[in-house]
Amino acid sequence: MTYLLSHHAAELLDQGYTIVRGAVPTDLVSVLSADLDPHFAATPFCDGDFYGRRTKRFGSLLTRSPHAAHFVQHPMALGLADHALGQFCDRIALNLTQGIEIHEGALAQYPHRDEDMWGGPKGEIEYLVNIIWPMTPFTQENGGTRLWPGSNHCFGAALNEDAAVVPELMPGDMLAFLGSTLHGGGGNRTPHPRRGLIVSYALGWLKPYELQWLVYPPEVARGFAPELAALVGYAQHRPNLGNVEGQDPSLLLRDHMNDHHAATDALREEQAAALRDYVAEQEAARAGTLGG
Ligand SMILES: O=C(O)CCC(=O)C(=O)O
Ligand SMILES: [Fe+2]
Repeated sequence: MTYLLSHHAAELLDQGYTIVRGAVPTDLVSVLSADLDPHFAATPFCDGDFYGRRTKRFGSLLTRSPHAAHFVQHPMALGLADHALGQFCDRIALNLTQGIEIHEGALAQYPHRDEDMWGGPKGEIEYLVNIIWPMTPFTQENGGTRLWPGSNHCFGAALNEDAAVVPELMPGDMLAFLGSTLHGGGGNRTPHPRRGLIVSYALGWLKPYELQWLVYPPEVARGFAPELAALVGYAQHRPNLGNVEGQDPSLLLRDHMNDHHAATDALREEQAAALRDYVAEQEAARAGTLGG
């Protein structure tokens, strides 16, 4: 692990978030943002107090801009997600991509932990890493993301609104935080929308927030680089989870697929070894019976 990655990974696990300044060139943020202009213009305000009635959101960023893949596959983002989640899963998976614009008059979003969308135990494992890529400056006044430092270690404490920090961010910066970190979008008291891209990565065995296989069906994912297709879910999670006809689902991205297949185990090494021993024992016993 590079020094930079290990520094940010340690900070992420310690205080629940980390900021990487100048992680991408601002030109790249500008071209992505320009591609998203018509989508923000066409998207109505959200309906609901969590999503925010003065907030616009849309997903499937990988089909809305050819530049989105650069952000989704950013080595620092993937490195941080692997570091926080790798010990709890065989592979990480893309959980969502979302453009978010918080407009004038928006109230602060309800402080929440993104991992609460999944019903498993909390405080024992990490479920998710969120990356926010600002496309405008993020400030205290315009709806910059609010974060509660250390809240990833401290569940059940009463909410102290004053303990929130709002890091000032510029386009090109990257904000990473854990699914266990208490956070929320801020209220916007300026006339200008605050625009950002959220990309989140989750344990590969979870149901994703945004149904990646439906927003990127095989005819779309066929155009992705193989690593990107695997990240959006065209890969099995050992043992044998997320298959098609007992095969790796990347089969669907090939030109031709047979109607019938031999379902084929996809096991972790230690599982394969335990199975080999079990089978060998039974075969030895059978040979003994036949021999006697
Ligand atoms: O837009 C933001 O700053 C955060 C949004 C957020 O946390 C969410 O929608 O879950
Ligand atoms: Fe959130």
